Amino acid sequence: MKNDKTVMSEPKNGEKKTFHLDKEAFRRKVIENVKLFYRKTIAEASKQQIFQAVAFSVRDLIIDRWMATHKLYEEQDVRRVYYLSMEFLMGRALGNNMINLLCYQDVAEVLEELGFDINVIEDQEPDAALGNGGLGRLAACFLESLSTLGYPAYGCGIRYKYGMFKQEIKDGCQEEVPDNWLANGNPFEIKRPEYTERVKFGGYVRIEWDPEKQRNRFVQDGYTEVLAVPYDIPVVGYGNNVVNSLRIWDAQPIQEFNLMSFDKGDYDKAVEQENLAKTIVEVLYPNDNHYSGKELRLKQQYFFVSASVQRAVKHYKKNHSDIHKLYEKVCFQMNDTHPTLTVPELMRVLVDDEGLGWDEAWDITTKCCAYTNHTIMAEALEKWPVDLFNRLLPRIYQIVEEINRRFLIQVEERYPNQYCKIKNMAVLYEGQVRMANMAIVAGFSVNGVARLHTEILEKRELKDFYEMMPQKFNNKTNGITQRRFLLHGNPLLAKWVTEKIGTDAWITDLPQISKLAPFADDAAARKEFMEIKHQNKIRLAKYIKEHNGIDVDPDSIFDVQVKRMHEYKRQLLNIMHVMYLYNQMKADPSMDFYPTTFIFGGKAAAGYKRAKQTIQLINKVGDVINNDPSINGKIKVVFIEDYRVSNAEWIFAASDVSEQISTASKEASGTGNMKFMLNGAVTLGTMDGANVEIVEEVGAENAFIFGLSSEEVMDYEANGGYYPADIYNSDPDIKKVVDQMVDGTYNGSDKKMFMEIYNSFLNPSYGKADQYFILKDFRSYAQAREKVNKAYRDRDAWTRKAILNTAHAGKFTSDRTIEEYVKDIWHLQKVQVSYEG
Ligand code: 26Q
Repeated sequence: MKNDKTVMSEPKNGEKKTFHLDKEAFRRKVIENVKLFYRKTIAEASKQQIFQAVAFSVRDLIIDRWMATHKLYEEQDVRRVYYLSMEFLMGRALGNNMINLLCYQDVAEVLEELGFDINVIEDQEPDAALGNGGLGRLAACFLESLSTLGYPAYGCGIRYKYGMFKQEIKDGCQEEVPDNWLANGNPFEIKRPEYTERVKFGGYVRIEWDPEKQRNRFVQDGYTEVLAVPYDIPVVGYGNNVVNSLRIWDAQPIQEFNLMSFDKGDYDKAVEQENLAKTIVEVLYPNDNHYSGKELRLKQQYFFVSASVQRAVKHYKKNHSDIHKLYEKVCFQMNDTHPTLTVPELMRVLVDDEGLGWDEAWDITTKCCAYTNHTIMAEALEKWPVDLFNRLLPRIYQIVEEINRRFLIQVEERYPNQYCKIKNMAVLYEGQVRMANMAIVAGFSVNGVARLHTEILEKRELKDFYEMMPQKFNNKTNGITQRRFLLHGNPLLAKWVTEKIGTDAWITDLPQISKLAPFADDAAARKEFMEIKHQNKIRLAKYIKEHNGIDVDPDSIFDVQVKRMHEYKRQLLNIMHVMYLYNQMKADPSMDFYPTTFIFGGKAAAGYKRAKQTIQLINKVGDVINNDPSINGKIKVVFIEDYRVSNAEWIFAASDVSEQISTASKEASGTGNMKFMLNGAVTLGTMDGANVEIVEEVGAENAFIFGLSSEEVMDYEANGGYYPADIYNSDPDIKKVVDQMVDGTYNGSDKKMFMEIYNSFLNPSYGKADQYFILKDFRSYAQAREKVNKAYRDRDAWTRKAILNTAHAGKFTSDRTIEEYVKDIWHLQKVQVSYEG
């Protein structure tokens, strides 16, 4: 690449240079590690071995800061937030750890001297893909911001043996390959067996008299038990010596039972416990925005919640004698409903283990727990059948019943004889445990993740709760970390930003990037910006050539939709518009059209048929169009295999157009939209989620907005939908595209290939016709895309828009989001860690 030399001779990305790495000592350490671990010299070692040696050397730089941070936390007896999440989509650690330790450039130079390209070494690290998509990546961005801002925080999650599956595309179809991310070990994790906890499942609850306390006590018997063994992963703050921990729990069987015992009961129990320990952390459920009521999932939830809560209470008790004040030092933030068992588990610990009365325990619990809602999709709402719940967690179920009983008394008091209030707000209803309702009833804070989303929660989805307890509700618009998605992912642009605005302060204070705005009107600056975008497009084109074997032209528009595959995100609308364009071009080969590469990427949940069909459709359309010489390569369609955090960084950097085209009201926030914006891509989107705020920041003239509003969509829905057949019958272009699903254009002789997609538009017996308003929004989308295509031809005007997108991305840093959580919900104090390295 053109810039390799400059990269080596000066700070790669304008990083802050205050910390001095002893390069010679570091070099010796890498050599020593290669020798110790592998009995090899540098020349003999594989790239993977070099990666391991470098990662362990970087871990050495982290460890003292990590200890210093926690020593300070103990000394200052700080208040902590426990961010409880089933998912942490961390991606790779090495690059970002080096950046945040301010030694990226120095390490790059050491590696260069040893004969290695730092990018190649970074490429050896597998992504830590312990998450599906938005919710998991948000948790990762939040942890990074918490450390960078100096707030005491723990991430609490599960150490899945297999993370998000790897996606392979075979003959256009997705295949799932297990993600054995720990195959080479994880150089950054530390096992902490001394903090092991025990978690109990099943059995029954017995009541016994406690003569000492003169009260009844609840005892769980006949249970199956597993050990929860924590592993800690450091989360390094940017240039501030703060290192927080992500604590992920592994499950181990309890070895107490004698396997050789002749007591069959003991033997069976031992086998059962062994199996439970093996299965519980085996794999991440690959569902995004979709609930599936699998027993193992509920086990996973209780497993990590119980371990985390027990640990937090023990830690508190080490330094404090009055359990009633737990809420002064501890806050549990529940990342969606998945960790809602935090509520009854904390009640159990306080009532059963600590001996408190219900009211005291409830007072503490409701001051400790807060809940974030990430979705309004009905199919994502967690509801567990009472019998399953009760069988698996008998004591917890009793507590849930009592929470529900007491809450319904309040509802009845406030709304006498209004049964609909009970119907909407009860925690237990029609044989189900409704997790969101439990989180809202017990949480002292309930927040949505973008302004529009929170409004919809308040006015529609959670209307009754909002009316009854408005003080709990608040909005926290999502954000992303610029350290990963600009400084690391787009070093050329990062360096340019620093040069232009004369400061690297944006790295920790993103709103300062607004100083770029004047450069949008500076012809020389625009030229530089365009050149950087071009370099990034070359980098991505090379990646696509290597991974897909497709040639794409870096001079074409890179129009990109990367995110999980989901009907509401409407990848189908996108590809149907490409089909339409292709028809236009075939009819009129001289059609005025700026060459465009349509790039897709994203995984479909393994059991989500329609999403998988959409992947196949994209690939089949690509096969036809990419190989049609008559259109002169003016349209290309690429599906990037295995979209994940590490390749996402490159994709955002290379994008011109950011497709954010969800059916209005369905996308709670979106965070990819923010990553594109920061990298100077222009949004083509609906007024949904955080797009609304993006347009507000950048100005409507610097985005392309189309489609039904959320109000319109919700009004149609309230009236049972609309009639797509009317559009199909009156718009021949649309009719042709729909018909092409089944006429052999893309499906060859396989009539069934896209039959279901075809039927989804026209045959109401296939569920609600066009539930996601694809045909309804089609014309409006086509117009917006035409505007984009025209606008791109004026390269100066386009680049102006692109620069202004970067310049106005300041609001969307997760640092801002975290400061808001701290001020309104967590009330943490900043620390300053000094460390003489
Ligand atoms: C639930 C029960 C059983 C199995 C799986 C699940 C499950 C798993 C993951 C339900 C939902 C999810 C993920 C939801 C998610 O990622 N939501 C996204 O959160 C982002 C961060 O707030 C938002 O930006 C997105 O708009 C939202 O879709």
